[in-house]
Amino acid sequence: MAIEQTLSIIKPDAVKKQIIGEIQTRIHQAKLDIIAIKMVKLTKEQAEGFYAEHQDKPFFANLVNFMMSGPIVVQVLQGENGVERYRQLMGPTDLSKAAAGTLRADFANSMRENAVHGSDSLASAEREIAYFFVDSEIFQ
Ligand code: IDP
Repeated sequence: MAIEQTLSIIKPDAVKKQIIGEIQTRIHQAKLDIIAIKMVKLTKEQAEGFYAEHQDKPFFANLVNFMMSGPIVVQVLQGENGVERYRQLMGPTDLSKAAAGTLRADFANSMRENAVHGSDSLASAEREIAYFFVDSEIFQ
């Protein structure tokens, strides 16, 4: 299987709960390496740009406000079949459908405040990684 990189975000709700370390432990246990990391507080423009594909959705304004409500941790993960395996570790968007042991089942507050983000395809991963990191900040 191919070694892939994916973008992971620990969202403001999870950073406020001080569970960055717990989430990273789960990532390591899933055999995904953290190869780039930074803590940032998004501006409105950055949050809108990151979620541009959702700009016509009814939840867009609240999503943007949530994503800029506090610092987030953005990280690049790397591992075999990394995009899909990190999505599995996160669980689905709707936490009521998430299996126990997934990050969202264990840590999400709601459909919006769902603790983590992960790229949904290789193409998204490439775009999202470049949104936050330059090559020299990524350590393979
Ligand atoms: P994903 O994060 O599981 O890939 P997306 O559909 O890309 O899900 O949605 C992006 C983010 O927007 C979600 O993680 C969640 O924070 C928020 N979101 C998605 N759908 C809803 C909704 O129906 N109500 C409120 N927030 C939502």
